[in-house]
Amino acid sequence: MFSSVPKFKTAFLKKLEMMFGTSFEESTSQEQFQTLGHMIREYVSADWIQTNELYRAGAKKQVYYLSIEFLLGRLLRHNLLNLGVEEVVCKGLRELGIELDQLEEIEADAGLGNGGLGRLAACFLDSLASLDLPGHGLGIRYKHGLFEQKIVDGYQVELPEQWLRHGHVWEVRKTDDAVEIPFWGEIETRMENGRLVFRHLNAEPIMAIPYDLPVIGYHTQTVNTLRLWNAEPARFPAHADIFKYKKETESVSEFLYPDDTHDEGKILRLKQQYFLVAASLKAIVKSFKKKNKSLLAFQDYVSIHINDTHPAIAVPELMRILMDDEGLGWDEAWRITVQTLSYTNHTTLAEALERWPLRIFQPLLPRIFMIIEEINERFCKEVWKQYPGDWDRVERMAVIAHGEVRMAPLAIVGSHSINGVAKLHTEILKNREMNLFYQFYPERFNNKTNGITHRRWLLKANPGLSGLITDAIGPDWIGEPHKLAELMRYNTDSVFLGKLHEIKQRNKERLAKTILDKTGIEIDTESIFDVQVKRLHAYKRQLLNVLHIMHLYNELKKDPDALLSPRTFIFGAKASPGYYFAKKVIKLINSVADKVNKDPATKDKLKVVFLENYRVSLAEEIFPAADISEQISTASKEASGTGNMKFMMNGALTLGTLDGANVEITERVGRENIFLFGLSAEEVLDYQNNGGYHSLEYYHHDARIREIVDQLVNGFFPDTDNHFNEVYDTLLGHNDQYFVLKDFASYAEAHLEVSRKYLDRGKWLRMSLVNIAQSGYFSSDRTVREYADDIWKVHSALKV
Ligand code: T68
Repeated sequence: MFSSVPKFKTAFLKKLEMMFGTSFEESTSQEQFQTLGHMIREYVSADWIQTNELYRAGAKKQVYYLSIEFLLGRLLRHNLLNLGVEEVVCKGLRELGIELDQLEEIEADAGLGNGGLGRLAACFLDSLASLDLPGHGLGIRYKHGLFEQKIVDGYQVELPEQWLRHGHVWEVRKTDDAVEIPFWGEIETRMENGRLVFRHLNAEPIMAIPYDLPVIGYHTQTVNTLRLWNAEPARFPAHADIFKYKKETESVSEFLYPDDTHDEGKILRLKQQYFLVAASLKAIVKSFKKKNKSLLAFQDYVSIHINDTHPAIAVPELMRILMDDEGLGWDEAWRITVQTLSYTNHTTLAEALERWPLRIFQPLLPRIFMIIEEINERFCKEVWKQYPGDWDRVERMAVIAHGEVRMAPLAIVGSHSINGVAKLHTEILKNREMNLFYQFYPERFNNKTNGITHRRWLLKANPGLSGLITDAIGPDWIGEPHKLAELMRYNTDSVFLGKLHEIKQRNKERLAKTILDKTGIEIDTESIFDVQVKRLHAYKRQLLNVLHIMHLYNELKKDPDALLSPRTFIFGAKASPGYYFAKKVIKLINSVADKVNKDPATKDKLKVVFLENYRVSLAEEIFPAADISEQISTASKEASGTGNMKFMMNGALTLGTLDGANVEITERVGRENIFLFGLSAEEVLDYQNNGGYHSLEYYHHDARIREIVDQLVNGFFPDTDNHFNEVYDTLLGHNDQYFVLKDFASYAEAHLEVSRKYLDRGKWLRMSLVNIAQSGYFSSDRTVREYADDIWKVHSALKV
């Protein structure tokens, strides 16, 4: 049906009529979108079945990626591209009077994630399938993804997100694969035939129904599976309030927790975690047992990855299955569990370390809790054996301590591999945050620097640039992204650089139009597009950015020629609904935008835009249009960052600290092709441990800082009567935990350097080219290959 334009058109019209009982002329865009989606799903079904058969028959090892989040975004264009039928579809639709670009907009983003962690999972799925690796995702089918953000009077307002309103065209409900997950109840322990048997009595079951999505590899026959679990009532209890029961059950997959990096400690969250893990492990074991009777060689055929600690209950759950369901002894079960599981850490922030109070954990998951107690006891004994008398060490490493279950120790103790997500992050884990565990299990720790799928973030998001690249070096870079380095030879080619400039301008014009449509703000496409898009967090320091904008504004008011190049500052950021400070910063950005954009004295030189509801589909429009990528976290706090890689791949220059993967970006492009500033991670950690930083001194000694900090509270923003007191207090009253004032001067200097460099267009374009050429390393294909080779030990199913 996609082999030629006429065939596609015929099939499309027929399908549309069949599905909706309506003529093409009468059909809505939604119906047209659904039609195309169904056609694609049908088209891949043969490959999907074949891939599954191949995996079943091949008896090769498979990897299962357990993640509480998959931030997929839209799939239509991506699927068309990976299938290689984009052109036929685009032409066919056009002949019918439909623009693919517009049809694409119909699709709701699948926003089942908060940010980097969830998007990384989505990028990995694309790389696994594109590399023909047998790897699947397992997650939760939240009815409502991350909230929709509206900005009202400069404040964030959250609305429930409704991605399933028209159904999800890519999913297949698999009722026959449903499983029951028990919560609450008691455990009865009995001796049977000389063996301890555990029975879970009076449990309240929840049914987990899988919805499978095809994960289509790029120009290959491989179609892997992303399985998302939906929570539904198992069976209605006879005498209970059935409405209440139904509501309670369904609440398990109702909402994505809108909290990144903060531990929320809610019972529902723990339910979600066990729901995901128990359902997934049941499905994995069931599929394994179709071919194998005994689970003794499980670890040779199955690898299970724990994405952050959210699925760390996989450790005791796998133990439970191996012992209670399969009858293995502790030691055997433990060996298999550790060899099967691996774990990625995504943060060193203390507030993100998951801990569950025993009073919540024990009644909800009684058998799992018993197993964790045993794991803890055995582990503590081992530590004690190696460090006799070192109570302090045992206490700091324990899985259960101070009335809490600690998920990071659980994940570490139960996995054969623990990795950080960038070189610097892994070093910090090894030498600081997880040092005791590193001393105990040095061989388990390793680094896997993050990556992004260049297919979505370059090929799809920036067709202009990817076309130029292919014209220059041929199409091999798509399969082997490291070949982008061949672009280096165009470094002095002014014709090529001219084209690069034109493409950036076109992307900027497109974004400018979107901004005008959405906000009414007109921006100058000749200005530098300076962009910071990411979750709003104190450590990411959007505050530093906006304070610096206030400074630029002050300068411009004093001297209209103060800015060498006009600037447009673009922000996109959601704040967790309960994160008071983050919401204040959003208000501050909007207040500054209001003031700056309206002032006739500055409005031609300085513009500030806050784009509401930042999400994957909007990101795809922003990255290709950026000149400057703001990666300004307090050094040591951002584990890796992946937005930094998306900007770089699209030719934006990084203005950043030596934090996360910025360090490796610097190694690849060289210091002359990046704008660095601020404290090093070492310096930050040193100040944190030994003191010595006093933000008030910077306030008193730097007149620029004094001016902007005072403006937060002195009526400078007329509409907000001292609305920024708390921001002022974090900077001066609480000694500026994230070193905003400390790094200010160095940041302002780096910005000056940006302005100077931008004046020399040739030089700027050469820097941009180096960034694109060196970005191949940050393809998630490289990352996933490293996971596959070093951790999971999985190989392409196509190769014998
Ligand atoms: C991010 N973490 C890191 N967490 O901050 C970022 N947390 O540096 C890194 O690049 C990225 O992971 C990928 O490794 C997160 O995104 C969360 O979103 C999160 C969600 C729920 C609970 C805790």
